[in-house]
Formats: sequence, structure tokens, C-alpha cells
Amino acid sequence: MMFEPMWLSSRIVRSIVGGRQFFIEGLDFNDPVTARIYREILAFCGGRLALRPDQADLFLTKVGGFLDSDESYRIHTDAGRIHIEGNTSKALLYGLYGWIRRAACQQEVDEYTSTPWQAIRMIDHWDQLDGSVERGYSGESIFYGCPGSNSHQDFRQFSQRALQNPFRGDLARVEAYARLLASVGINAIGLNNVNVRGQAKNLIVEPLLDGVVTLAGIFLQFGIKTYLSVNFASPILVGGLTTADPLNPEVSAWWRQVVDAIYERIPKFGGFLVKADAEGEPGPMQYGRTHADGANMLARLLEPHGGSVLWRAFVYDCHQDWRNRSLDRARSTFDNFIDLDGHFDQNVILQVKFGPIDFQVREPLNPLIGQMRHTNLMMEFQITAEYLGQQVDLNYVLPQWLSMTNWETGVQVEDSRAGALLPQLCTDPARTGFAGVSNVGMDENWTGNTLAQANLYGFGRMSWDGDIDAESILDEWLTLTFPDLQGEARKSVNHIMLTSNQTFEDYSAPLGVGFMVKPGIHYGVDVNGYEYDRWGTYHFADRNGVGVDRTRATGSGFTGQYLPPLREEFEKKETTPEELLLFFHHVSYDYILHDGETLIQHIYNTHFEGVRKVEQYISLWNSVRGSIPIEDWENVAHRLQAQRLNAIEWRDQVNTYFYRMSGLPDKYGRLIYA
Ligand code: GCV
Repeated sequence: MMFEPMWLSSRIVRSIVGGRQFFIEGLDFNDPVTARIYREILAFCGGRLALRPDQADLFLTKVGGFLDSDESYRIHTDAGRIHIEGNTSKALLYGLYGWIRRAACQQEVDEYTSTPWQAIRMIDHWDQLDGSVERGYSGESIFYGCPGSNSHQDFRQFSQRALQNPFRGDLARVEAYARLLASVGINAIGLNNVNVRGQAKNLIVEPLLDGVVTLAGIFLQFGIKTYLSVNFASPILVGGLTTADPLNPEVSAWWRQVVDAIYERIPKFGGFLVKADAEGEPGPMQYGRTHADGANMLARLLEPHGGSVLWRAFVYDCHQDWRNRSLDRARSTFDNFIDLDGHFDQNVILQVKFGPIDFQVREPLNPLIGQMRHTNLMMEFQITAEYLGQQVDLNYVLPQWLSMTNWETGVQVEDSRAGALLPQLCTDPARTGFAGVSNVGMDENWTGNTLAQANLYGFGRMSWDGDIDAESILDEWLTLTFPDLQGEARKSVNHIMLTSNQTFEDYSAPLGVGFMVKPGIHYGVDVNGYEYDRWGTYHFADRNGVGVDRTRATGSGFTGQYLPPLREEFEKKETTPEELLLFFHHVSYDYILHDGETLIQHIYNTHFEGVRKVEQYISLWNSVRGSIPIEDWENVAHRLQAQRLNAIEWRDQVNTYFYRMSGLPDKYGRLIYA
């Protein structure tokens, strides 16, 4: 199957690199990244090799350690000749792609030095061995499934669909993917779903390990370390033991031989990603042990090889009784992990979702970030748009993610933004970073909605550059992806994308209350879909008001998990940022917001406005026909029609629901289905 080049079209790359003479110095030929650099220059970029420095117009030079990190690079121009320098081959690969990007985007290359602010910049795949992708909206897995097939639905019958050889074997696509990821600085990848089902539990042993070795080999050439998700009960499920108790010597002995055998085949293997004691997955708590006991047992086996354990902090009670108002899912991550601070080994990393619930369109920062002081953390983002329109509805999500990474935590350090804290409050700065759940699949354009490519691009860019903003990222992506898009047409696409996250929020759940989606699939409106369910995601609407009281004074006390001044700000309605009002408070419908409108009127206004904006997007998109390759234009045009219907359904159900609850009419007299 064919695939689009996304932001790395050979047309652009060759227009910048083609015909240039490279002189490469100081690299070690036994290193896979070095070999890859030569192939990239000659085969992918269309450059040539100069035999002598005086013939060259571009120099790639490994230098002796004067840059900030082994991934930093420097670009400078001297008498019209470009110099790219770095301490390692990997840094030079980043420098090469950094230079191509900067040249294509007409950014300065005379003197430019770049160092990533996050050490680990990881993509997590929720791909499964039968070819399906949990929460995937872009076709089947690029790693697993039958060659040529792209139609698997996730019916969760994995054992019945075990394949002889689950690996898809489309290595050209994997290579292109690795290149795309490296070009935006990604240096780690998780190859399989954190819910380790069916045959996936056997990826850690032969014969399936063989396929992992092949994939890891490709990623390694691009400086990307491979990780595998493991089932905590593997000693039972794979090893035939009777227990997976982390403190049982037979259990750790079993894991030891698994780990040693993996490193024999993949010496640069990154380690294990573990979802334990969460949403039905097995874990150490089943044996009366702690998360630290479980994580450290694995960490000690990986440590001699330089590997890490990425332990997910997404742990909560998913059998909550909705009648029990003393429980609050938002508290879970903090309550489960804060007392374990300082108890995790140095090669354990807690992977924490950015918000306390689950990738909703509006959440506050997870309070664990900034309060775990002696534990390595990674912030987790969801590039795949599970709750954000599933790559049907348009959602350029960088404004939201950056509001999380730049969130001021109030911690007394020089740079107290959430993202900056990770390497400051930890036991090993090299073991902190960002992880994003992949949004790619076998669709020709990789991401279902072509414009969703920008989120993958943006995740890489924001993981590397701590000072970049959503507009600059979009600007780069548009230049690289649609080089012919200019003038008014470009302004229109820019406007649509930059406002799309807010628009989605406008027509979906209001002011941070979240989860008014259809249960299970999580696309489309169902105001009470989760209200009387076990998942702990409630809005508590009644005839007086809506929202979750999480105050210390009268609610769940979640506000107390924050440091001052946030714990005080969130405690009172008046000082809570308005976009999070219903996350923290149960608010009456006639409460007056900052703009003078009542809460109920705000709900009506934003929902009418959300649909209006989508309709405006449709007419703007019609106006750019001809400025964008027709298949991409049609891809988005179809989805905008579906988004319009979705937005209308959200508007009408939400407005009707709250009208019936409150009995308060829209002051502008618009149509609400009473
Ligand atoms: C991989 C949410 C999603 C699940 C996902 C889970 C997680 O609950 O709906 O599909 O499981 O998050 O992050 O582990």
C-alpha cells in the first residue's frame, strides 16, 4: 500500500539538499546511526559525498563534547558553507533534519544551537497483534496484521484471531515512519498496547521476539530505542508459574532470563512499559505488594543492561459505585502514588497522564506533577484523538498540550512550568520526558484525517523545544506539508486549525466537566452515558446546577492535592480559571460568569457557537479547494460534513438536557428542543 510522505516530501528535501556535497568527519562506521546518515544523504536526500573538504558545501562533524547534550546540535554558516555539529551520530542526524526543516521554513541557519528540553521523547503504540489498534482511527496497525489488510475491527477476540506470523512485514513503511519520527526528535517507541492481550504477551520471548528484533533494528538506525509493553502476569501466562508475585524469587528468576535473552538479541533495548493494577490488568497489588515492589523488581533486572521500567500511573477504581459521593476518580493518581515518592529505583519512570482523569478536552494539570520530588516522571499525552473527535472532527491539539506543559505549578525552582519540572524533580534527569499515544495506522495518509498529521508532528516538536508555541509549530507543518498553500488560502487553513481545539470544546462537554460521550466508543454525545456507571466520571447535573464539587470545604478535597497558590485558587469559584469551573465546582445555572452571562446562557452560547464555527470551517475549506492536493482536500471535506452533524447533535442534546434540567430559556430565543 502507498503512503503519504507527511512533512518530509522528497520534493522539499531534495530541493534543499539535492546535489550538495557533504563532507562527514569523526563518525564511527560500526554505528547503525552513522550508516543511516550516509544512506539518508545519498539515497533519501539526493546529496553527494565530497572526497575533500574544499569540495564540500556542507559539513557534518562529530565534535568533542562542547555541546549541552549528546543530542544537541549546532548549525552555522561560514562563507556560504553550512556546518552541522554534534557530539554523537544521533545529534548529527537531528542536525541534518533540523537544518532541512529550518531551510525549508526559511528560519535562520547562520548560527543556531538546539538542545532538547525533554530527555525521553516517546511514541506509545496501542497496536495489537491481530492488526487492530486500541483507540486507533487510521486503519490497522503498521506493525502487525495481515499483509495488505486494512479492515480489522477490534472485537476483542484476540485468542481466536491468533495469526501464524503476526508481523505485517511492511518494512518500507516502518522505515519511513522511523525517519519521520527522528526528523522531529522522537527517540523512543513502545511497540504494543499497554493492555497486553492475546498473543502480545509472547512478544518478549521467541519466536515472536524475532519480529521485535527486526523492528527495533530499523528504529535504532534512527536513534530510536524500542520498548515493549508487558503483562505483569507473564510469569504465569507465558512462563507457566503459579504466581507473578514480584517478591517471589522464582518470579524474578523467570523475568531475569527473559530480560537477559532480550538484551542478547537487542543490546540497545529500552525496557518495559507496564500498565498494572489498572482497568482490570494484573499487578503487584493482587499479591499485597506495592507499585514500587512491582516496578523495582523489573527495574533491577533491566538495570545492568541500561534499561528502564516505564510504570503507568493511570490507576483508579473502575468499579466505583456512583451512589458513593465520597469517591473521586480525580484523586486517584495522587492517592495511589504520592506515598511511594522516593521508593522507586533510579531506572523506574512513572508515566503520568497530563490531567487527573483521562485526556479530556479540558482538565487541570495532574497534581502529581510537581509533587513527586524523588521519582522520575514522564507526562503522557494522547495523540490519537479518542475523546477529541477521533480524527473525524478536526482538532489541532497543540494549544491544549502546550497549556499543560507550560502550566505554572508554583514549585520553587527557576523554571516551574510542568514540562520543565520533570528533569528538575527526579532521581535521573535522563529518565524523564514526554510520551504520546500514536495516531498512525495503515491509512494512506497515516492519520485518518490528513490534518491530524500536525498533531504527530507537533508532539515531536513540543517534546524537543520547550519554548515553541502552537502557532509556530502549525506554521512549520503547513510549510512542509502543503508547500503550495499560500496567501488567503493558507490563512484560512491556519485559522481553521488553530481554533479547532476550542471549537471542539465549545460544542462538547462544558467548562471542564468532561465525559458526556457515548460509553465505550467515546465518539458522539451522550450526556448521561457515564452518569450512573462504574467509571467514576460524573457531571452531577441536577435542577439547580452542574459540576463536580472537588473543594476541601464541601467536596472531595481534590483541590488539596495542589500546592499553593493553586490549592486556594481552585477552592473558590471566583478564582478558579473559568474554563475549569465545572471540573472543580457544582455551580448553579444562574451563576454569573466573568463576561456577565449566566452559566446556563454560557452553555447555550458556546454550543450554538461551536456549530456556527464548524459551518464556517466548511465554507472556508470550500474556498481552499485547488490550493491543497485534491485527495487531501476531499479527505477533510468529508470529515467536516460528519463533524457538522456531530456538532449539531452535541449542541441539541446538551442544550435540551440543560434546558429541561434548569427550565431556563435561551435569552436569545434560539431553537432548543424542549
Ligand atoms: C489502553 C482509556 C482508554 C483505554 C486505554 C486506557 C489507558 O481508558 O479508553 O482504551 O487503554 O485509557 O490509558 O490505559
